[in-house]
Amino acid sequence: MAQFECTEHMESFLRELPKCEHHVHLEGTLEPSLLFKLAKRNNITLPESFPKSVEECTDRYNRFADLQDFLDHYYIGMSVLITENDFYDLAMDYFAKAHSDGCHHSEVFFDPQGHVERNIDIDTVIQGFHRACKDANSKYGTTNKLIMCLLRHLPAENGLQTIHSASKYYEDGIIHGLGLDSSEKPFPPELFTECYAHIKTNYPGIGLTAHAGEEGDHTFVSTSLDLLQVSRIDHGVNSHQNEELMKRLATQETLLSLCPLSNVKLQVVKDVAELPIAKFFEMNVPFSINSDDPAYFGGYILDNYKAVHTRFGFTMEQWKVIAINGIKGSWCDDDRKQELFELVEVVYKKYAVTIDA
Ligand code: ES4
Ligand code: ZN
Repeated sequence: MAQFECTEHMESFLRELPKCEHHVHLEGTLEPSLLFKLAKRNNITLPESFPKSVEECTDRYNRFADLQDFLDHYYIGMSVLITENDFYDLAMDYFAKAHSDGCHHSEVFFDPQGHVERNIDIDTVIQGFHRACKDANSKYGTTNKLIMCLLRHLPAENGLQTIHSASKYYEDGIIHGLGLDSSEKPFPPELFTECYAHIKTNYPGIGLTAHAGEEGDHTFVSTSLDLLQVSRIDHGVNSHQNEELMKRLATQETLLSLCPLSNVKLQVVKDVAELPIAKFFEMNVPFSINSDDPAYFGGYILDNYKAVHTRFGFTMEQWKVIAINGIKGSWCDDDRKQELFELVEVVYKKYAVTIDA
């Protein structure tokens, strides 16, 4: 269903265009090769039902029935992560790939409850990921922020406890945001009002976001805005179902962190072309393009950009607007934003001029 060509020139432009990623789960960057390596190193026996090789993973990962089917694999996958070095290695592999894709700023999710319930200390998880954020910054010059997600299939009480056990990391600026993920439809946003209120009251500078409108309808998006008071929505594809909501997102400049290849792999749509991306663009609803769980969905950030390009054929000028909206909606400071805006201009001039010449 690719209607537009992604020329070599366009591909280089998209790679060099300074991109920000706002929606990637570090546990979702666990490539099958690393998964099996860590299972061996840590003496973990995977369940009988789990694919037995890299090839079997690739095949099974291509046939997820829905979000829950994927999550069942995702939680088994993360069971191989045991030591601080495992978390560090996982994140460093992602940061290396993001850097080679031209991603300059990453805000990355992690799911502490998925580790704590396996008796891994929350400090092991956060310290491994934080060390990787710092090292990636020194090695690649990228900026990286951690967003702690609560698992919505667990009770809000457990979420609140998790927030308490991560409090020192919020105070020290090691964790920059709060998110909400896992099975959406049975666990609506209002269940987590108290968790979000706790963060907003105690750490007012912390960014708030939530997965909404991936499998849930547009009311999940509105409720996340109204009750959780989030300033960003992860996925949010189903916002297009409601005109009022679309206008609200545009007026409030609420960023939707879209994940096109994820939506195809989890059967939200049959093809990227069906996503309401042109409508978001026309109605000035800001969005970014992200990889979600790249090791499971077969594509990192640049693959997602290219998939969108081949379906929507955006001009370089339109891509520039998308890149700028991603920077605006980021949770980095104004100096860093300024730096990124200027870089976008440099790359745009370099490529747009080549076309005219
Ligand atoms: C997720 Cl795609 C998606 N949706 C909800 N929760 C998630 N956790 C990891 N990937
Ligand atoms: Zn996600």
